[in-house]
Amino acid sequence: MIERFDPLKGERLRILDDEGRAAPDLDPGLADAELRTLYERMVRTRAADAKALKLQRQGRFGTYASSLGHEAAQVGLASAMAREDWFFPYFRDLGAFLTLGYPLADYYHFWMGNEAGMRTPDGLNIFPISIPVGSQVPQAVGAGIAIKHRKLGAAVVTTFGDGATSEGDFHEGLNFAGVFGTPNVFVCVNNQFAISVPRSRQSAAPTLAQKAVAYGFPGVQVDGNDALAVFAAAREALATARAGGGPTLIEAYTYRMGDHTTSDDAARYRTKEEVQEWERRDPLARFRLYLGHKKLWDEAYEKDVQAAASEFVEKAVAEAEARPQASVDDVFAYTYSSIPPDLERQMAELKASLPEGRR
Ligand SMILES: Cc1ncc(C[n+]2csc(CCOP(=O)(O)OP(=O)(O)O)c2C)c(N)n1
Ligand SMILES: [Mg+2]
Repeated sequence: MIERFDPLKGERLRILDDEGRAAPDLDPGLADAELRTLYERMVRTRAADAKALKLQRQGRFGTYASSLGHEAAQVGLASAMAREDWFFPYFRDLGAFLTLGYPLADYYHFWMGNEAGMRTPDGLNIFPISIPVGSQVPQAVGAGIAIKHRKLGAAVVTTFGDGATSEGDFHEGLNFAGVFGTPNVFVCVNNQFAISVPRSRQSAAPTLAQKAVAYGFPGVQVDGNDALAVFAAAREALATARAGGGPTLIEAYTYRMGDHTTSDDAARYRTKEEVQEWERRDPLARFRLYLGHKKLWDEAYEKDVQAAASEFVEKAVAEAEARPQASVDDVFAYTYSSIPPDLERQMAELKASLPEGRR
């Protein structure tokens, strides 16, 4: 299906139209229960994201990067992944983390400022979030090379933004992947901004998906607000990767509905009209219409789903806040086998500046 949509011709894969009607020849054919699961994951993601923003405003969270508007891209992608696949995430991936089974309490704990929250539980093939833009791309390709060499038959997914496509790491990673035919699925979440830099100033290429052409493998642009389209493209790219067919680049075309992070004010560089235009393309609303046509949605169901999401989120907040704060020693512990004298001095200085109980 991917090859039917040529990014060089400006073609974009879309399955659900504005009214939530699925194109019959493209519908991935998920069972009713699976469709509801997709929706419930998106609702949970939105609830967990909204709570994170509130906690930040109350001083109970550090800086936070909202996923609002990215639910279909994140959940659609992760729902297509298998347990044995690997994930190299970026900093705006809440829905993918939750879908893959990462505990929300851990995710919150990380954004509360404690890196212990990014120690992935056993059994989940998830690498820590990359804060340096694009640095996860060559790492994911390295994992792809290892998987290919060891014939493990798994795929490696990495996510990144439109801004990351201007980084050397992106080009080096994709070039290597093309040359060595690695089992990578690259997912560029094009949300139209890199902080305040608009997509038009990021690249003169009409699409980001077409960058794959230069590296010798397929690229496809999908409607990133269409959970079915993202799911279908990811499922196909993952199957190709696992079967030894090489990498794919997926561009999920979407919009960052919130500020870049809680330290940003997007109203300074974009118009209300533009944001309102994208509100009309809300990924949850479109999926709700789709479920409605299939008689899988009504008010009572919505109430139950919202209540379950809210309970899930509140439980995670309580759990995360009950955890011990990071120890000062941890800030210094993991770089050198024995701490050099200047760091020793800095540690003593920091501890002396803290109240008794925090040393
Ligand atoms: C190497 C590097 N340069 C700059 C930054 C500062 N920075 C953090 S996020 C960001 C923009 C990223 O934009 P994009 O890749 O489109 O992802 P988005 O935040 O839109 O999801 C920048 C420049 C960084 N973290 N790492
Ligand atoms: Mg971006």
